[in-house]
Amino acid sequence: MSTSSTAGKVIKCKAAVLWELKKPFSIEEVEVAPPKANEVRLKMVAAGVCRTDDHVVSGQMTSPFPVIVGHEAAGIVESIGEGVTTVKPGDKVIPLFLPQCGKCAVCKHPEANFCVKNDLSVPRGIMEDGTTRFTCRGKPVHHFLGTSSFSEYSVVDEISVVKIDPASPLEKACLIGCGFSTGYGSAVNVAKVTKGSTCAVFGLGGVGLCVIMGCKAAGAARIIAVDLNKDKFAKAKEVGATECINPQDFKKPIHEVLKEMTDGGVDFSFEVIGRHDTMVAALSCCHEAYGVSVIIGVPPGSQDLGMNPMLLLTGRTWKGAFFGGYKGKDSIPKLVADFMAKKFPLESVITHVLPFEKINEGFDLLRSGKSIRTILTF
Ligand code: CND
Ligand code: ZN
Ligand code: ZN
Repeated sequence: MSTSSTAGKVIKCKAAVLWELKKPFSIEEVEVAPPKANEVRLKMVAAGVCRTDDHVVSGQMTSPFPVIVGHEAAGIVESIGEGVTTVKPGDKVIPLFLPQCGKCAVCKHPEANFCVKNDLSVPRGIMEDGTTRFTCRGKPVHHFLGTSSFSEYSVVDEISVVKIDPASPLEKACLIGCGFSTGYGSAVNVAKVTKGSTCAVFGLGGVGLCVIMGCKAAGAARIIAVDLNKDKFAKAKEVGATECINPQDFKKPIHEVLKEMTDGGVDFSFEVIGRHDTMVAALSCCHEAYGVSVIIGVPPGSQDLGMNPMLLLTGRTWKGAFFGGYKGKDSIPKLVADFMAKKFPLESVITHVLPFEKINEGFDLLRSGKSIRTILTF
């Protein structure tokens, strides 16, 4: 199916394997099997460090181990399996952590993007045929969200990869694989932020900053950024926040503070942290009669959230979405084109660029609050 010299053969390469919970990544030699029918093998070029990957390390998000995580990336097709028609060897591509099969009821729905072929609801970490394409030290290693981008080579389903402009700089465009699209889309597609509105964004990491970019692009008049780490405020202002506040600077709960600042509540609020208390605070700070609150942060697994239903009875809307509500195959090429046309300052969230082998350093920077986005290069 391909002209590359590695096509059809097992590739031995480096990958960052997580053998157990709460342990560092281990750079190992892994074997990556050739793609089977309807699968694509990629050579990774750049991968971002997103908090969701760290949620697997910490156990906040469950996944079978051992596993190769990473879900925000860009690469080049090395070879394709039988029946693959939408990409070919040499194409620049972005893997999709949320697939678009194009056939299920969700894919056919005009608004929805949570394709039934996703590996998010119940992560299984295997390909369609029930096996994995990675082995290490004789053991199968699980995939993560159908992407596993912390590996020099990875195998993905054709429904989990999309071709992008051959001129795109992959070390930046990789952000369109998660952080950028998730944040920006949550503002423009999910909340549908309106011109002149007031927004509050809880959490100013890579995803939260892209929510701010989306609010600004939609014409919001006030964008109030909320974070415990005031080192994040300068960047938030740079990308469009009009005010920045730290909940620790107030005696009152932060939702009360926000309601006072905005005459009864914001029009749109976003939780981009992944905590129950801030999800309820974000809901509470939006206007009781017409506020819309969007959950983006991934919460601790299998825990219920106590909240007063009166918060919704008065008229608030509570929503959530993965990947900013975008259907990956349809939307990513357009987002890349908009990025190439300089429609948004995507790269301003990149604070560090490290060689892939320094992945543990990249995660330490995230955990200590010193980085926004670290890009690992291969
Ligand atoms: P990152 O950790 O970079 O940002 C989180 C920010 O929240 C940091 O700046 C923290 O200082 C701040 N913070 C932490 N606790 C509090 C608090 N109590 N009050 C105020 N601020 C606080 O994370 P990220 O931007 O990479 O990701 C953010 C969340 O989004 C995270 O939960 C991740 O798993 C999730 C996410 C969701 C999706 C999706 O499709 N919905 C995709 N990727 C990531
Ligand atoms: Zn589908
Ligand atoms: Zn992510």
